[in-house]
Amino acid sequence: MALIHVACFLILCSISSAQFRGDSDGVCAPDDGFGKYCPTTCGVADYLQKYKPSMDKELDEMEYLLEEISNLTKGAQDKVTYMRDSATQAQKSNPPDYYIKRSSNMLDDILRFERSIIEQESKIYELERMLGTNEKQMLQLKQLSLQLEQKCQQPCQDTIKIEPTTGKDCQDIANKGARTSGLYFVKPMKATQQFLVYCDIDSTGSGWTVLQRRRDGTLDFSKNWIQYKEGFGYLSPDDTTEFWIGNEKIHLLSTQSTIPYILRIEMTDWEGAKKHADYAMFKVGPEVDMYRLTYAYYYGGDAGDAFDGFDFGDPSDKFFTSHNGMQFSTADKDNDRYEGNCAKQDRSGWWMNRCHAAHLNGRYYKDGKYTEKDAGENGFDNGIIWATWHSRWYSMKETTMKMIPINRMTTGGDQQTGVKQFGGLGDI
Ligand SMILES: [Ca+2]
Repeated sequence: MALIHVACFLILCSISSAQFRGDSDGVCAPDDGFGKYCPTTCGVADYLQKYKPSMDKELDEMEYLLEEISNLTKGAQDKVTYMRDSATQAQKSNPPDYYIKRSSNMLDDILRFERSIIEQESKIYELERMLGTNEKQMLQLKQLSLQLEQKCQQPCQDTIKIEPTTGKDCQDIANKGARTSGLYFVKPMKATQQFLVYCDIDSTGSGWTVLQRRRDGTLDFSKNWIQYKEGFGYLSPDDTTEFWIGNEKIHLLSTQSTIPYILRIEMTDWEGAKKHADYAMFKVGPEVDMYRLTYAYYYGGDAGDAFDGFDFGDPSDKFFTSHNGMQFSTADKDNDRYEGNCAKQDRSGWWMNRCHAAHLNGRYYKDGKYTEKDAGENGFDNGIIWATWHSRWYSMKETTMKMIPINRMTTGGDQQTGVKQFGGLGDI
């Protein structure tokens, strides 16, 4: 199995006292990619920051001691010079009483000198002790650095397992023999570089490319145009995390092949029931066309055709809540058919009309049922909605959006019994 090393930029080898005394605080820029599997440099910086104050204090104390010793040394040198001069002078002096006086002065000086030597020795001893402590701490820190470095590398290897097969989508990968669901690199025909996707591959060799996943509400889907374009959230090898793969990737995947794709929407409600809806010839246009959603017809499923709109009570509702042919909207890019801003009021990104009967990137409501009051200041239905199954005041527990070439629907084990309805490409 191929393994990916998520970049862990450690600066630990260059630890020096300057780092402890420097003024630069650790700037933490959390990695929005796969950082959760690996301690980032932020984690290391946090640790170093914690250690810094005590190191600073010790270094300051050492500095102070060194200064004191240097003062004492200078004092002692002055004394020696003075004593030498006194001795020379004494030799030159004749009167004996003067000589005795000088001798007595010299004895006093010697005593003072000895005292200063003793004082210096005790300071030096203290300094040596501090140096010892510091060396020990540096050693401990180096060991911790090594441990951190190992920690940083090993979980990356253990956790992020990327399967070796690549292809233009997950079906291509399954066609090459892959039979394990997990993370794979794909490179659609027009893509300039490969990117990571979760492939849902079954034992019959059907390979679904997963585009969206809601599981537990841990990921906020209130994002801007760029984030919806590039994708957000985490991909996980065991399919446990929430994400939006990104509009640009969905565009590249869905428009590359002469074999059209089926889009499957799978949902689980809070009672544990699972339903799905399939759409044939699913495509998402390029960014210049605001990632417009198109499909040819509702292929089938037991969740109903909410993409075709829903009559909430007014005959025009269905027309104004259908999604086929809609451009993608986010709070900062309003491409909807409403005088207001659907994406802004619902805090999501979606193929908004005016606004929706299907809304899988909506706000996550635990336990499903919610009210206008729960929906915040706007009071609009902003949950994870599929109106042909549950009311728009019911938010789904789990959702998946995934795609597969349409020929797998007849050759694989996924053939649907639903009625095919040729609804055309829509005129809206
Ligand atoms: Ca609008």
